[in-house]
Amino acid sequence: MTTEESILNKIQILITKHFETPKAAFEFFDADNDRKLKKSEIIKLLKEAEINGFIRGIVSSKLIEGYDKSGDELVDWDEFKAAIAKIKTA
Ligand SMILES: [Ca+2]
Repeated sequence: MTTEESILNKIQILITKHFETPKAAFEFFDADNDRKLKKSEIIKLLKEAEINGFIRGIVSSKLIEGYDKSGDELVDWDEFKAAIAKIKTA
């Protein structure tokens, strides 16, 4: 498994263990309710997914880089769904 795969895998475990749906997880981590995950909200998610503290910053940047298609440096629901879809096919 690549690092990216193992990180996505941990996120999936977090979602299936603690949330009924990926949407519920998305809404939980969207602390300010703007329907987008900003970097600090993604870092919180990574923390809950037990991603090592030393790499959380870089991982959140990579996730935003990889999944933010609209270029606003925020991950919206459609972009989050795309990330989840990638986990399922991995
Ligand atoms: Ca937000």
